[in-house]
Amino acid sequence: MKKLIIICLVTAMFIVGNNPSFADPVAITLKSDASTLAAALGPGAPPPDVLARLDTPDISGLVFQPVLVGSYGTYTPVPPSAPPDTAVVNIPPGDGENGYFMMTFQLTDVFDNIQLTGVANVDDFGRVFLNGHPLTAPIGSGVSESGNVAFGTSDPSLFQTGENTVLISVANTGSGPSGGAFFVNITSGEEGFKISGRVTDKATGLPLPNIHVNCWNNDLQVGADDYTDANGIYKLTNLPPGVVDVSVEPDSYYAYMGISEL
Ligand SMILES: [Ca+2]
Repeated sequence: MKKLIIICLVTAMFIVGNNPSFADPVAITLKSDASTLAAALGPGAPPPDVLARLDTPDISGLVFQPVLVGSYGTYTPVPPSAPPDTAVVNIPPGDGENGYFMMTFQLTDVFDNIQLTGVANVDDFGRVFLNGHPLTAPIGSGVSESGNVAFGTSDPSLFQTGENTVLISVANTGSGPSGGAFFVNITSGEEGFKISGRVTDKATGLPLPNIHVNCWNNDLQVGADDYTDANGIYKLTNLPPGVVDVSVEPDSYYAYMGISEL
């Protein structure tokens, strides 16, 4: 008979509610204002190689400095749904530059159920990236001068512990003025506690995907369940603190059951 064993990834795996780093809610607002950084790739309509670069998060060799706050001739509007004090900003030394706007935010090691949403305008066209991953269509069909283009992701693999970067490119394809106005909200909806672990084949040590894992708090009559991913990892969230039983199915396998109390 095939046998399973759960190997804890965290020592306090089944002591639900014992780790204060769990379940920290995240609510971060970023917006175009004096705290935004910007770097220039040159003035005027960008040549093809610069235009192609602005479709990527390639900021090698660029020096970022605080933006200039003000319209500098652009008609780029602040998105109507933007938070207060969102401003129209420009890349120094002012009107007409191509380049990137950059905003950063910090995450602890817990960001389950995380969501990023935002709206952007840039004069004339641009693209939004999160940690190097594009969140909008390429330049020309993505962010525009006044399209109030919304973007977002709830893919946790696009986020990382520590510093995260939102990069917005601006291609001043029509020459004349340039500029941008944008905002980003990052939230984590997790309110309960979580446990996670890996299910592996006891004989071979290989991870076992698609194994049903149950967690149950008998006192409160609540629980959660999950199926292991390709790496045998399961994650159970939104748990109340207390005593939990964890089991795996199918029960024809040997199932390790972890029980902890607060
Ligand atoms: Ca322009």
